[in-house]
Amino acid sequence: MQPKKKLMPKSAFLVKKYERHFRMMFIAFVTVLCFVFFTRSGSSEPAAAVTPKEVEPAVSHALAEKSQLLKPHADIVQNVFYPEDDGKRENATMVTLARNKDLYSLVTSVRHVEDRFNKNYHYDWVFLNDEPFSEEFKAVMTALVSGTAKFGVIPTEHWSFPDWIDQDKAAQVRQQMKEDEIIYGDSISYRHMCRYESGFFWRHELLNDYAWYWRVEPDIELFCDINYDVFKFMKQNNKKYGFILSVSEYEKTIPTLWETTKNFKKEFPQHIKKNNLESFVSDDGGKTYNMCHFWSNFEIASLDLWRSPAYRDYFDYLDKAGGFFYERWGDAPIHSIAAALFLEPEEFHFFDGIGYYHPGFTSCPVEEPIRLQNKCVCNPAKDVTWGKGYFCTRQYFKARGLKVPKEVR
Ligand SMILES: Nc1nc2c(ncn2[C@@H]2O[C@H](COP(=O)(O)OP(=O)(O)O)[C@@H](O)[C@H]2O)c(=O)[nH]1
Ligand SMILES: *[C@@H]1O[C@H](CO)[C@@H](O)[C@H](O)[C@H]1NC(C)=O
Ligand SMILES: [Mg+2]
Repeated sequence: MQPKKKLMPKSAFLVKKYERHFRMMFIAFVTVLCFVFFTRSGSSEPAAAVTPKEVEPAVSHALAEKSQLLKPHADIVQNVFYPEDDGKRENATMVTLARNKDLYSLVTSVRHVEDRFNKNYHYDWVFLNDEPFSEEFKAVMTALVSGTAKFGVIPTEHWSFPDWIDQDKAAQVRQQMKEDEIIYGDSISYRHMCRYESGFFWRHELLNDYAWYWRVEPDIELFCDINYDVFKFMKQNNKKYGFILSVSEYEKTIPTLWETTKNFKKEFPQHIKKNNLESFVSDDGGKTYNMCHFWSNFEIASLDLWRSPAYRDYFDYLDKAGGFFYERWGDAPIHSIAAALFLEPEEFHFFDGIGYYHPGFTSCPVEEPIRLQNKCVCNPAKDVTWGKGYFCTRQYFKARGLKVPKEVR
């Protein structure tokens, strides 16, 4: 006990003597640790400080070197390049049409798009509804979106029967389509939705501020990282309409759409592009419709395409013919036929390497190196992009005179 007692005061004295040195060494050690930690993880951390229209240097550094990205075959043959990040944003927004009851099937869609793309770019997001959005809907979406979330109500005149529609005739059609078990055949709201997505979403005042949009629907998934700004990509590659999946329309929903389109072509020949992509939608030089259309639940496109006099005349012509209510015309075949007639083939873009799901179908990149580079989580066995018969990606490649990837040849 004695020796110990003797030593105690001495060590206590030593600690006391060097206390300031120990403290300073400890502080220096922690500082070095923090420095190492933050410089190593810093590139994925700065999101909180980023303002919507600017990127912090760390982010733009992480997104630079686009020329190093491996291209899927489709991007090689479509002859596109990935834009370098200059820290500037395009004049673009996400846009979603939804009901309040869609909230919890939409949260996952928004989260997918944010995680795989928008967290790096902070584009705005416009939500549109034929009724006012609930406080809950607005609070949840505002929390999820990294840009500014905007909420718009659709004016009644954009979501109602035009006065030239014969209500009895329209009701009879709905009854008949119900008996024939045509999907959404007896729905009034689905018809308003299709007419709205065709003729009005791009006229909503909240969209006046933008030149580009990306349409997002409830229940979709994105399977891969998108390593470049898709809007800058569209602009710099002179693209006007981008899609992923393309499928065949159910003929019973559009019996007279092609005849009506042919009449429009006769009356407005000045609107039809000489060098167009009509061969995507017709196999016989325009005589008949082959039912191919871009699946419009995913679209990255130019708003000016729909704002053009050609498309306004086309929509008015179709609307007067009444097929939204006397049949069940969808916005997908209408967008596709219009784009095919009013754009040049080079203005279309098939987005590969992104991986996409909307209830019904999955698109998963067929090239393994692309799936690995883009950190895709889809099962390539589920891909229907290159399916024959019902699916139309092959038709698009044929219309553009391009070779399909060797994996699916
Ligand atoms: N506000 C509103 N949105 C709708 C209505 N019906 C459909 N939508 C939206 O329109 C888009 C297409 O509808 P959806 O049910 O996904 O149709 P599907 O993909 O053809 O089966 C989705 O974004 C829906 O949220 C409606 O009555 N009101
Ligand atoms: C964005 O596009 C809209 C519609 O074309 C236009 O009115 C607006 O001036 C553009 N804004 C910018 C910043 O370019
Ligand atoms: Mg849908």
